[in-house]
Amino acid sequence: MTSSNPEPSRCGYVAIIGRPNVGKSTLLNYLLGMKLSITSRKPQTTRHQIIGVKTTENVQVIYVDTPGIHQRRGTAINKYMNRAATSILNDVDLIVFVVQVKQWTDEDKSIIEKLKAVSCPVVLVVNKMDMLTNKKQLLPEISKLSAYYDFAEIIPISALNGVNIDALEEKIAPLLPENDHFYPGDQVTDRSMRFLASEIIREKLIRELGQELPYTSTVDIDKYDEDPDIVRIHATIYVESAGQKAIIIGKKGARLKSIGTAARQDISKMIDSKVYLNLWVKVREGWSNDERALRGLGYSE
Ligand SMILES: Nc1nc2c(ncn2[C@@H]2O[C@H](COP(=O)(O)OP(=O)(O)OP(=O)(O)O)[C@@H](O)[C@H]2O)c(=O)[nH]1
Ligand SMILES: [Mg+2]
Repeated sequence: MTSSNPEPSRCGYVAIIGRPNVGKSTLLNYLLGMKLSITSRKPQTTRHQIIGVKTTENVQVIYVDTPGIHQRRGTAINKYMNRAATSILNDVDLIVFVVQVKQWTDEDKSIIEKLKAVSCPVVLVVNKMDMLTNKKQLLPEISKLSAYYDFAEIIPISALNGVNIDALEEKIAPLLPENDHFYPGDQVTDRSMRFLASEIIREKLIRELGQELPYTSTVDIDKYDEDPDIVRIHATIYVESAGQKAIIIGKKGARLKSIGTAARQDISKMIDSKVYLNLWVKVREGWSNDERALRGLGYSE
């Protein structure tokens, strides 16, 4: 090949995996330069695979954000989330395994066990470097992590502040296969606006409620009507008890109102249109441990 030859066209799937709360979705959003996947301080925020496509000239990376792989109670929703995260490990061209600096846990170890069965390269991303106060700890930390697996690369980053993400992208590109691009250059995701709207509502719910509400709420879009000048969305928040419903609604409906306002503003920004959002809260006992109810609420592979 002479130097005048253009770089080959590359395209491939890159799974972003790791235990809950290490910053996978924050990383995806930074890579894409937009907020596609919801994030929060609470573990187990992401529940589905989310595809984010990044095309730069001859390289198209199809990132797949995944729910945190965890070892919690085996309810149907927890199992669904682990399946959504691990089912793709053998279908991607590269795995980005995200860990949190100085926080190696049993859940990380269990992921290493799963990685032993995959054949694609694995890049280890050590996130939240901004939390490492003594930078002298970096080298021993990397040398410790490198003993756990034969990683193709180990890259320290801060997804929140965008530190060293360009270095990560430079390492990813050459590890992808030579391929034509699968998606048009301007497509960012394969998820519908309807789905993304439900995720934004769920994010506001999680953020507004902090530790008060366990993972037993979900959002279903009943209606998504697009008019030329306004998008009208009717959504239902499902919870598992009347007590949870009361918490979400708040005093004189104040909390539901503030969840609705925050969600409406974000959805409006995302779709660049005026939005009318109507939120309902309904009790549906046991939905999170009921396979059929889960499928009805959009949790299907
Ligand atoms: N200090 C710091 N915080 C970060 C960084 N990256 C992510 N976070 C925070 O870590 C928390 C979890 O981030 P998420 O992106 O939701 O984590 P996740 O791995 O997608 O979590 P799950 O979807 O629950 O598996 C959020 O509060 C983020 O703001 C970072 O580089 N530095
Ligand atoms: Mg996430």
